[in-house]
Amino acid sequence: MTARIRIALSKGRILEETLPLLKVAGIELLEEPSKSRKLIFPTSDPNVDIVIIRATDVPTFVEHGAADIGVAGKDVLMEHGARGVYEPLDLNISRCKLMVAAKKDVPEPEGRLRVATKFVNITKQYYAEKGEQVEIIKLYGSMELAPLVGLADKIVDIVDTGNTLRANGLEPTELIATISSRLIVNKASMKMKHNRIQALIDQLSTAVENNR
Ligand code: PRT
Ligand code: MG
Repeated sequence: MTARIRIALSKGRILEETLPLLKVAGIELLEEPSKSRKLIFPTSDPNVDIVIIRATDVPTFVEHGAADIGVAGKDVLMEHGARGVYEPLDLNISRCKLMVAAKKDVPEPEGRLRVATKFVNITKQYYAEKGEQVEIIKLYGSMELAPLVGLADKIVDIVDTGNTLRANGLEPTELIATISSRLIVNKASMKMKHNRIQALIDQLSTAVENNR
């Protein structure tokens, strides 16, 4: 009996960069997801489907076995904790950096630093390791705005080209982590559907090597 496999992806850059890798593994979408309101998509492999969800929900789906496999940024995995999933492969896609940034040419504030971010757990851990007491302000987007309007002294955010920071008079000050997207696998699926999943990991790993 062939195991059924469900793969969780997020729309945007992860979907765009994962599809070519899956194609090498013989898995292709049958319809264009951006032209559809569907959330579950069949593929060219009758035993594989793809769910397209929010990037931050991917570890949750895979941890609970609602998807067998997923692709998520290391930033999302670090923030989520993701202790309940295997992370067998670095797909080397959607690369970026997780950085601290601040207004250009502004001295360190006196007293407790205020840091705005959507990465609350990562930021807590980062400053705890430095032994610095900071006030963390949780935001859901547009972190770059916070220092400009006096909401925070610094931000922790994803930086790729640095254009977004520059356009807002900010500059990166510290690197927290270099980020790429990872293949994650539900632990029970890895046992129960081992042959199918291991074959997929091997094919994807070859596709990643050919991309380098
Ligand atoms: O957008 P949504 O709220 O649905 O979710 P998301 O932002 O988590 O998803 P998405 O698709 O934007 O990002 C998915 C993953 O791609 C992230 O988890 C990262 O691992 C990775 N990635 C790679 C990036 C970027 N590059 C990136 N540039 N994620 C976000 N950005 C944003 C960043 O937040 C900032 O606003 O782009 C801006 C910075 O880009 P530069 O080029 O101006 O520096
Ligand atoms: Mg985004």
